[in-house]
Amino acid sequence: MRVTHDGPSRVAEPGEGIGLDELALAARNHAMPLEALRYDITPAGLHYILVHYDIPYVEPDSWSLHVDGRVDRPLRFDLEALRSRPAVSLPVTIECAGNGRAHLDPRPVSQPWLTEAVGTAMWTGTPLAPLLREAGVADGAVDVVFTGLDHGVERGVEQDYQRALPVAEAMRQEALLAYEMNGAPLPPQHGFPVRLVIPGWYGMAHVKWLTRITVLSEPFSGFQNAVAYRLTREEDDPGQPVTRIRPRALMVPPGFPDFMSRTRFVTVGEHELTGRAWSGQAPVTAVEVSADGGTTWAAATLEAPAGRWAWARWRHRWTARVGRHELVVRATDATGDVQPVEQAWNRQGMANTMAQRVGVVVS
Ligand SMILES: Nc1nc2c(c(=O)[nH]1)N[C@H]1C(S)=C(S)[C@@H](COP(=O)(O)O)O[C@H]1N2
Ligand SMILES: [Mo]
Repeated sequence: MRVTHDGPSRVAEPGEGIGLDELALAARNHAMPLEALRYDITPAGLHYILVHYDIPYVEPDSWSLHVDGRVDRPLRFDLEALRSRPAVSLPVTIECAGNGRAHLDPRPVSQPWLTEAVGTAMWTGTPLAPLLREAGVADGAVDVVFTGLDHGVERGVEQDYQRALPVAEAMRQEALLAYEMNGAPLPPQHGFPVRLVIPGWYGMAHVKWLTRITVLSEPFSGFQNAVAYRLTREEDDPGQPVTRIRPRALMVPPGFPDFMSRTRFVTVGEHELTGRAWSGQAPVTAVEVSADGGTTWAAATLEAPAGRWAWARWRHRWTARVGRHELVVRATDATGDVQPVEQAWNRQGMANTMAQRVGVVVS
């Protein structure tokens, strides 16, 4: 077996192109085509996908969910039992924390996302908090660990996919154990039969193929919390954890594309530019559009989202004049966080919200 890299994450050499290892990941894990920003709820097949290892094959009859660790009463549910509990449906926008990574220079070597690793689904499931209360979370509990059925090795560390949340996040009323996506059972690639949905957080926290929930009285030190999903600049810097989704706006590229360059061709005159904006930190307060590469900006109109955790539609009228233009869009949320036009680099390419640019030829 050739282990490509144990130890720290790798950053591409200057001028180094995307490798076959990155292509292999990109071919398995697809983004949401930007034209799908038109849908309030992303059709399941257009929603982005990110799977670290293999999609597990799960027989629903033999699946069960265990709740254990620092609880008064460990619990076990089969799918029937989980589905017979009170159900809630929530529209939730989920974005991969690595979205935008392939635009960074130097490029962090990993899943090479451009800017489309996002989707908004209607998730149906049972709230997590009442189930944790039934189990009785012990005093002094700190973290809740969610374990998936998928298993692999990452930077030399063999592991089940596991992510932890602080107890207060796990107890939020919007945290769901979801068994339906857009009104149908979860597709295999999105976590069949049950996944966690924790609105507002980047994708890595929404553990798929969930089989175990473990309450800990000390901070979880597993790979996906302690090593991956950190904001770091240096190899040996533990950095800060990646948590909530920072604001981002994306545009449906106008006109029609060139097959290879994806440059857009647009006719001269009035056009409506449209897209979506979201933030898991606080509501989006502004979307701005630039038609000159980010020199001047105009405010777009924002519509109300389908729910607090779903993206909001924005619209902007643009008068296209003959020539080449670069359209840029950026969002701001109520914390004052605004998307940068230049890159804010970190070595894993996490939570990088550099604004989208769309090259347009008007004729
Ligand atoms: N068990 C498990 N859960 C997982 C993952 C995984 O590899 N295994 N990937 C995570 C990451 S990094 C993201 S971005 C989201 C993607 O969810 P989606 O494929 O349903 O869009 O799932 C998260 N949950
Ligand atoms: Mo992700």
